[in-house]
Formats: sequence, C-alpha cells, structure tokens
Amino acid sequence: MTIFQRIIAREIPATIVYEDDQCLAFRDINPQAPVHILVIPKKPLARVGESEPTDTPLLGHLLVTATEIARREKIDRSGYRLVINNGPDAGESVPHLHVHLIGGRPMGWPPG
Ligand code: DGP
Repeated sequence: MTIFQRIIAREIPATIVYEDDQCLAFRDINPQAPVHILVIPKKPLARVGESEPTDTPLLGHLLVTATEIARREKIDRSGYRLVINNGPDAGESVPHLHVHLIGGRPMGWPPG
C-alpha cells in the first residue's frame, strides 16, 4: 500500500482540501509554492502512463477538480501549473497517480 493510499484510508494525516467519490486532494508535505496541492484518484492507479481508455473519465475528473480547487484557492486569475510526473526522469517518487496543483508565485519554464 502506498503512502497516498494510507492518506485515503485516513491511516496517516494530511491536510485534505477536497474529497468526492473518485478523488482526494490534500496539501503537499513539501510545498514548492504558496499553493501546492495533490489531486489523486481513490483508485490505485500507479501513474498516468499505466492508464487505460476506461480511465478517460477519471483523468478528466482529476483535471477539472484541480481547476475548481484553483478557483477556491484564488489562484485562477494569477495562474497555476498542473504537473504529472511519470517515471524516474520526471522525478516521480510515489507510485500512485497524482496531479500537482502549484501556484501563488511566478514560475519559470522549462522546469529543471
Ligand atoms: P512526485 O515527485 O511527483 O512523485 O511527487 C510526490 C509528492 O508527494 C511530493 O511533492 C511530496 C509529496 N508527499 C510525499 N509524501 C507525502 C505525505 O506523506 N504527505 C503529503 N501531504 N505529501 C507527501
């Protein structure tokens, strides 16, 4: 069981900002910006690269939910970044799909 599954199960604490039947969103333990929230599916999908066509509605729901949370966090006008790290070169460290919602400060491009 990954650490994120344990957060879903309330076995370890997290600052949860949103929950519905398909997903959970909580503040990143190591925030890279004033707003840094992870939006995760409750289904234990390891990474976006392992999604299947039947996951299309779920993936869309994660993105739409992230945009709604951005509005609630009042970063929708200033801007924000949605990031999904997939695999070693991308720096993926937890094998449970998560969308990073990052905002509240200007960001450079490309990422390092
Ligand atoms: P990634 O590198 O894309 O796999 O990002 C994983 C993120 O998960 C990283 O930004 C730190 C965060 N994280 C890891 N463990 C915990 C935890 O126990 N609680 C919370 N809230 N965030 C965590």
